[in-house]
Amino acid sequence: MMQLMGIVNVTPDSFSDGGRLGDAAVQHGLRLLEEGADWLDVGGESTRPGAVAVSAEEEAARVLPVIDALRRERPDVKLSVDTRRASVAAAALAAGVQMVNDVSGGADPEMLPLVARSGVEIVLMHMRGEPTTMMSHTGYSDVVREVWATLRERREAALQAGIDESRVHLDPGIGFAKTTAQNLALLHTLPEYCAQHSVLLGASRKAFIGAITGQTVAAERVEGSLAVALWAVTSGVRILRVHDVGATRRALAVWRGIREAPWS
Ligand code: HH2
Repeated sequence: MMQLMGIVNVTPDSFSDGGRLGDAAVQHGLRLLEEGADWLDVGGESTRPGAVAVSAEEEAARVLPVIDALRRERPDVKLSVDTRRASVAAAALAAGVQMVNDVSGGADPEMLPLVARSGVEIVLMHMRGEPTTMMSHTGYSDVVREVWATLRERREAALQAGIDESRVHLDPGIGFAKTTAQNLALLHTLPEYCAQHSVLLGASRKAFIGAITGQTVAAERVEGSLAVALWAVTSGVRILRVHDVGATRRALAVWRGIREAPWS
């Protein structure tokens, strides 16, 4: 069954109570675990289109206390750190995370060797440019082929660095340097690629959903996110990264009830 990864963003724009950012993030993570998250993905850098960069020190200072507290509260929790920086990943690994979620696909030259030494899992995501500039890099002649060709190269680099293939997950990077039509093409063709690779998908509340439904407020895009979740599980996605863990769990329970119903 597809695993759910709950999103724990430790960024000032994700929680309104400023000074108590870390506490709010921990409470949020614990709630997502109660709702049935298999993983928690803790991130301290916003990668939304146009987001402003933070320093490595600031990023580490945001995520480490949250990772420590979640591990203390729930020693058996499976944690992922959402970072493009090997220095942040190294600190998070020392604090006990079992996965590095790298939206740059291992661009930091230290990242793949670090993950190889640590023996943890890695998500290699496809993107182009930087979060600030990525939406000016949407020119592809065949988006599906190009994205997966790049991901295969990154996977090869990970294996060359000594990461075991069973620990590598590939992610087409929905919304990262892609138009709505390109995101839909990548989703449409997922079954073919899920048959070949372990795929992680993040589409929760993203802008392409709003482009279809007309919803400008991200937090309101729950139904559209659930539609993607059902498409993802049918396609064979291994791990789905979501904000709305409880709602996604319930939708998947109905899907599974139908799929596994005895008949005739
Ligand atoms: N999307 C976001 C962040 N990290 N990681 C993976 N592997 N795949 C994704 O699609 C992905 C990701 C952006 O989403 P969100 O959490 O809504 O925003 P933020 O940039 O604040 O983390």
